[in-house]
Amino acid sequence: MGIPEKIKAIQDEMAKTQVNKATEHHLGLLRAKIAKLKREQEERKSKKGQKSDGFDVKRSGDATVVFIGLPSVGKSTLLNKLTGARSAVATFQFTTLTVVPGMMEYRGAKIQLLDLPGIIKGASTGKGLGKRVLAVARNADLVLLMLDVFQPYHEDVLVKELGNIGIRLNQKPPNIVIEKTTTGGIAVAQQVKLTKMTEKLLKDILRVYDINNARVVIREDLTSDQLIDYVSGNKSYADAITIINKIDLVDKKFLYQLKKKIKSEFIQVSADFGINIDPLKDQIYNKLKFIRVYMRPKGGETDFKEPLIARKDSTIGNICDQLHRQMRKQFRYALVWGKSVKFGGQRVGINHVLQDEDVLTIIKSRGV
Ligand SMILES: Nc1nc2c(ncn2[C@@H]2O[C@H](COP(=O)(O)OP(=O)(O)OP(=O)(O)O)[C@@H](O)[C@H]2O)c(=O)[nH]1
Ligand SMILES: [Mg+2]
Repeated sequence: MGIPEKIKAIQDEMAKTQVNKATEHHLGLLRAKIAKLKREQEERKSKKGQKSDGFDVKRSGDATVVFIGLPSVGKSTLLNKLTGARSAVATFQFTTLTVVPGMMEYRGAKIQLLDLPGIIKGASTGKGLGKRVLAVARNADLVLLMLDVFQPYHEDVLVKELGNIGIRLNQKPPNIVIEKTTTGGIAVAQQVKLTKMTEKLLKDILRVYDINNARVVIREDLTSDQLIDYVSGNKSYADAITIINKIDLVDKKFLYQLKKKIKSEFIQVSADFGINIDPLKDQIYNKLKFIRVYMRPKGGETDFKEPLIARKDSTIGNICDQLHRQMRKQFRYALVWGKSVKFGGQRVGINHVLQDEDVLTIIKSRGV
């Protein structure tokens, strides 16, 4: 039996199995087996050189954001509105056929927005340009799920297609440590108690992945699906914002009803009429979790006009890397004013974590 047949056989068995407490363990294992087979399938394909690369696009700016949506929902119109780019817009479907970048400058941050072709159900298995579109989303810091006001239920399609190629939205990587050992079986330390799967299921899933001896530390109450994600690897995690477009076409009552139909929180806009564009910019900026760092040269004035934009939880070391390739080497210590320190002008080291609107002076060693 080839891999596709094996997958099909397990899927058939899952379809026949009732979902309840008694079958939970069995179904969890079947999901683990399917994930493993799919991984093997992908590995074979990439060996044969059938690797479906994303469109070639160079990341630039402080973060990269992608539009994912079905054809004609208004992705290109919105990109143009947000960035002043000129991506082609038309009434027919599949107008955009490649990736079109635009740059949105907002509160000092340069945010790269990528307009992409529309995807359809089945995109992750190769329908249309689907695979290549989805691959671009893999490298994004934020995904904008874009929906037409008349087709809000398509959100499920988008989440599923992204999920199929290993992109998890609004989730963090599972907090678990698995250290392979040579003997002794699987030892589990539950720093956080598991309530969503049994320890037995956890061990059985690891065995599906040929992990028979290991020390496992549980730091989060994770589900069996999260565990499978972790052991099968190759997953990427991105934040997402759901956008409902074309609200100019409906009335208030319709929008009220819509709230009940969409699972996640969403922002409603009209790309054509420019409704809610600034609140959307705010949301994008906030989701990316930037901080602004004001540089103050030694003995000089702080530059409050052009902050350095960095990601949340950046250390002084990260800022050094942004400034200059040699900066880490030349670094002696730093002085910081702001929320991350107890008093203004505090002396800190390279691993100090900065906060939004900190003022920073870097003192370099002499003669380097
Ligand atoms: N009424 C209304 N029409 C819109 C809005 N935004 C876009 N449209 C229209 O919807 C159609 C499709 O817009 P596009 O921006 O090309 O859609 P797209 O999602 O980029 O489509 P593909 O590139 O084919 O995937 C065009 O006729 C737009 O004028 C909106 O906010 N309101
Ligand atoms: Mg388009």
